[in-house]
Amino acid sequence: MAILDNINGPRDLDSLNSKQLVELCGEIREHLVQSVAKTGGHLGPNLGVVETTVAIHRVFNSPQDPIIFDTGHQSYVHKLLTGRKDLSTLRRKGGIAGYPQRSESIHDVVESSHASSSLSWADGIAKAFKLSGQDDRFVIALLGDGALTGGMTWEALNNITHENDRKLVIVVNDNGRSYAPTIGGIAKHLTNIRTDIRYKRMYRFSKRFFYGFGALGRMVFNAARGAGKSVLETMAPATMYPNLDIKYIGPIDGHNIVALEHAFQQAKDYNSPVIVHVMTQKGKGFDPAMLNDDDQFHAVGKIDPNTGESLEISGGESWTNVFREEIVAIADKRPDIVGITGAMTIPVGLDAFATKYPSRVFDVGIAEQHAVASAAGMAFGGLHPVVAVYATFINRAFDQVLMDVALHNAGVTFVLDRAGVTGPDGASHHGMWDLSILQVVPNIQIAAPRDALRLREELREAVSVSDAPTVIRFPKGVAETSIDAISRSKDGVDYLYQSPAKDVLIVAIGSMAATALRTAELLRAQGIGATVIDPRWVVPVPKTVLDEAAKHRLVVTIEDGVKVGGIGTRIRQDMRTAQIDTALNEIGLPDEFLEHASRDEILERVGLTAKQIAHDVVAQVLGAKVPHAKKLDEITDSRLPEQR
Ligand SMILES: Cc1ncc(C[n+]2csc(CCOP(=O)(O)OP(=O)(O)O)c2C)c(N)n1
Repeated sequence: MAILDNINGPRDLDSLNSKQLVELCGEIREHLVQSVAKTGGHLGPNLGVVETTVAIHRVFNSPQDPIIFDTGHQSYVHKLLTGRKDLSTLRRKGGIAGYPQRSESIHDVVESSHASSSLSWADGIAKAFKLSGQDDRFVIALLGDGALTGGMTWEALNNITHENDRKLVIVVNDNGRSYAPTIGGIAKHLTNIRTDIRYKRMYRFSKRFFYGFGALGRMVFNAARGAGKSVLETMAPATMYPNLDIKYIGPIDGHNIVALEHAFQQAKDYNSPVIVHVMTQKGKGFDPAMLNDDDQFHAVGKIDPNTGESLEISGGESWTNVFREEIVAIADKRPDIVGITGAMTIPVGLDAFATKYPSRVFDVGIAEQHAVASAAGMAFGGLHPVVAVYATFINRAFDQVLMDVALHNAGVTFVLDRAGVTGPDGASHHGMWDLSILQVVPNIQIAAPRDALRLREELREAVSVSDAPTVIRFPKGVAETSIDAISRSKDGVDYLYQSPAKDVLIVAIGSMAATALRTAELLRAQGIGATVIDPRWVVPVPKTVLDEAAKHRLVVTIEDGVKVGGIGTRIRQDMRTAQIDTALNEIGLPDEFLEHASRDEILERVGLTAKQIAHDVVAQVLGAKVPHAKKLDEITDSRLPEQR
């Protein structure tokens, strides 16, 4: 790693010649593969932007010229060049974040991970620079062709092209892919530009070739040219937005460092907003990634750095996979069921459905707002759409859930994968807000399955609702096959645990059922009786939950979501309305941004473990003067069975 060893900041790149730069790019790729193979992370995207990132840092002067990554998963190379070469702690507790992180470096400006916001940021920063007289500063936005499909980029472009006097450089990293190939009209347009340039290159090459054969060669070439020309003429002009007043440079070979630097220098010289269109290959330099058709190693777990084979041990069937199977089984019987995904067909488990019924699954690009509003339209047209997104991304489309789906009584089902604490992706990727924001939507019905069996069951119940939004939310990872119920109430509440003494009612929300059961066991060891119920449908709150609350001395709700405005709070409000005055303790996530670490580490830190919950309950129950409970000073952590 001779050259990379000496790069401790962007200006260390200045003295390198073009041969050394090519060598450096090779070293960076090798380093990325070796490091990310051990930690997991976004390998494919970063292998694709090595030369682009090096060239940006050579031509521009970060942090004087801020660089915004969209999305931030393609910032590993930038991290390497800005003093963060040790990626061994990537995405681990206390280690390097998987996205730009301001606390790590002055070179990280925007903590971007929800796509398509970069151009708005760049527009805002450039406006501020201009107004405050910081005329010498450029703003650079590096965004993927996938990110370009998001509506925010179109809104930002509308503004950026309104005034043409700001130093704003938009670098489009066009690898033709989001996870899968990028879809839509803009993606087709980019393909046309790429094809156009390839045609031109082929034209120049074949002209040289045929002319080499003299007069006969010239004749053959000119005859073939007519046909080729008509193909070319049907293609789009080589500019990205022909009708917008913005300069365009490209397409540039994104693995040719000299060409890139030349293009960025030209962009710099314009002194006005400009798009530099860079063509790259996702996974470049690592065959297993380039040959992987699913996602070109967009994001990997631990892998073999030579073969790319996964080294992750799968402990059972994932929640996603259960959904993947069940939605096909439902679709087999219900021709009105359609699927919608925001550029994540495989990650959200709509791929099997798409393979079997290609015309019934719509990848809309990274466009959650459009996904939801168009779902309302599909419902109006007689379909039952199933919008499958990661829980954190439904934030983007709250208004559409409220005004387009709910207000219009549209039967649309939202399947929220990765709900709750997700772990290594950090603050932006925890699905911790959905329960709070969605429960304010009138008539919405929200289910949180506790296991694989319930996911199948509740999904079927959800798609049978034709006049309101329904939501199924479940976490990342492996699903318990079945956590059996002792009985079920008429309104669908499952009883999971009952002891003779009705001291504490534990309401388990979804995947927190296992924690709730463990808590009940720990309480039993302290002489405290608990009932554990799973409401299954958590909004609206089933009446049985309230009836049971009235029969106990304390209610504890456990949810894997932010506790401000969560399900616990909802139950507390419903209890108050029903004049039930049992004390309630809502256990959930704090309203903080939770930094990257493993899911277990985060749950431990925020106290969402059976041991911690039991400990708190013991203190509370004693406060509530339960006669048969032991005294507080006798009940310490060391007495809890887990620690004995
Ligand atoms: C609002 C939002 N929706 C979905 C995602 C999930 N997501 C992460 S990266 C990605 C694809 C990005 O494609 P592109 O911008 O082309 O970057 P590439 O990885 O191909 O370089 C998607 C859909 C996201 N980050 N933000």
